[in-house]
Amino acid sequence: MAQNVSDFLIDRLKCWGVHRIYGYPGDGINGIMGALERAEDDPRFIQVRHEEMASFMACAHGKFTGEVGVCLATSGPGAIHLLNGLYDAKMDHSPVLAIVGQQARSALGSFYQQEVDLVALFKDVASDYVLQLSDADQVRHAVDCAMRIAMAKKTVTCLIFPHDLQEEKAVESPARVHGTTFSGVGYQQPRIVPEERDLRRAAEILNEGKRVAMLIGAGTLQAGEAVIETADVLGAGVAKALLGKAALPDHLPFVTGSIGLLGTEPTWKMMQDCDTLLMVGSGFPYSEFLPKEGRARGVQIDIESRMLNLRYPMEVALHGDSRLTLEALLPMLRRKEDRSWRKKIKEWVKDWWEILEARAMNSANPINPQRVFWELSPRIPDNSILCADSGSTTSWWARDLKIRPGMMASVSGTLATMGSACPYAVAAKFAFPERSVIATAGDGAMQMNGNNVLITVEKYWREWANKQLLFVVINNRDLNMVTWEERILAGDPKFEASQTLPDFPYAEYAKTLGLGGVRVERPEDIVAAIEEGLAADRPTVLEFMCDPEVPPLPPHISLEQATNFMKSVAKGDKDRWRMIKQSVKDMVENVVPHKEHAHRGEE
Ligand SMILES: Cc1ncc(C[n+]2csc(CCOP(=O)(O)OP(=O)(O)O)c2C)c(N)n1
Ligand SMILES: [Mg+2]
Repeated sequence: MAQNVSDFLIDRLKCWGVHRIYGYPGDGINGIMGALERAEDDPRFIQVRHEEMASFMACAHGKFTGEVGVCLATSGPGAIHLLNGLYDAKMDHSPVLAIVGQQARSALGSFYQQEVDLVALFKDVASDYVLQLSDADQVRHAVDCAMRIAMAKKTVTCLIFPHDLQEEKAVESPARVHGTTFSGVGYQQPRIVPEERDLRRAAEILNEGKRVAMLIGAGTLQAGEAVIETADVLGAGVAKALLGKAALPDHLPFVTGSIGLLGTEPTWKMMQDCDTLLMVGSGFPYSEFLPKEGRARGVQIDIESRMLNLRYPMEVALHGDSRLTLEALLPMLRRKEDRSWRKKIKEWVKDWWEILEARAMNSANPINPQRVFWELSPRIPDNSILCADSGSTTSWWARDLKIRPGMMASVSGTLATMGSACPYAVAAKFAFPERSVIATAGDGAMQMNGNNVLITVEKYWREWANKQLLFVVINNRDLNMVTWEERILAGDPKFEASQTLPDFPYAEYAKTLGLGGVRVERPEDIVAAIEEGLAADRPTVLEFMCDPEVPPLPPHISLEQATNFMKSVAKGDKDRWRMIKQSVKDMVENVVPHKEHAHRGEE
């Protein structure tokens, strides 16, 4: 039976199905901590090293389970630390509730220690619902609103509890007087399907198209079958925005893979040559990778009305659930009898996989990071959950890892923040302890967050039924993605002071924590290390000493970019000669027959 406000808060969260809370203590939430202690592990409190990790974990919980992820932090500094993970959740539409403490109501407004205007601080990230409670009567409807809104809008909500309120007597049912409200628990997702007349207009455009390209995103993660059927009927190829990577497996011959700076060549060609674009459940931001305005007719499906008709002028923009809308559309579509467009796409895709293999097998100094991902891909256990970080590693993750049916995969897609892969991996393990989890991260991301997350892993790994948890670290002693952006986009040489990272023994460090660790310095040892990591009886860091001069080339390099690149070299980039050689090697793979290169690694 609930006793004080905090006990009631915890009880109410349980009514909403919350069984795990990621957080870090502080005297601003002592009342809530007391209630969690009394709740005897349901919900379970998971202790992190830094509040940002708690918000990343809550975000990943939301992404992988569809449930609301919950994080908890103290007033002032703890609350501030949550922000990055909360923005990650908001921008990728993951449902998250943040609960934070606040100074006592009696002290507010007195420039008190750790007194931060938390309503203002969270007003943007939790714009749909942020409330600083001032009365025990509010707790019931505050929790009900925060949970329902997070679920229904797939967004971030925030409750701020002054700490004197936390220990007040709970009010489970307010007095029946003017000025009180009586809320309830629960939310049921509606079916959102467009009007038939609009579906017919969309079908007409798609039926008239001769070369249809599909772009799918996170909104299609539950709509794989419907996407496959639609693409089949339309004779279309399908490109996947990063957050939609797990929506379709990569062995399908018409799946062109990723799009954008870390995209693939078949996607680029398909977007250039198509006459009709069908975009489903994707907010992919870079319009320059879509067809040129006017070159293709457009149809879009999205559940978020504000994402409609935003990146490309669509003739019909359908507001609806991806799966239901595609299913409603399918009977209106005519199967394209001319399959030549699809045949062409399949050829591009087949060629591209060969190019990727050849690029992966190119020698580098010492290890070509592409090869790490290429060798990892077929060895990833079935049903694994893949967590990527932000950096050049995201390009290899996007291009070289082949998703298989049953896998899940995510990354900080829209915020593109560094330091998310390792906390995501921990949340994946807690949510699905029977599944394997593979995090891939750069050395910068490890230094920023990953190394600390390993301490959390050491604290909890023994309780996970499946011990397979790999941290694949690409150690290139460089903030490589940005180094290449400086070179290619700005035409500047590498700025040593900002780009070069101090070395750190990631695998050794994992071992000192009691985890597994393997450091790989030669390409011929990559496979054995991956196998060792997968066979280990505990989570393992696989550290690959990689070459920072392997360019994460965009699928096409524009003349302007190539000119900038040459300028940066001319300006005296210290690594210029090796860099040029490596870029040329990768570019060559696009123009020569690949088979001759398949064994280049053994040269
Ligand atoms: C929190 C944050 N800070 C800075 C950036 C800008 N940024 C994007 S990628 C990157 C480099 C990442 O380096 P690393 O993790 O070593 O991966 P690499 O690119 O070397 O593979 C940086 C600094 C960012 N995205 N997020
Ligand atoms: Mg790096």
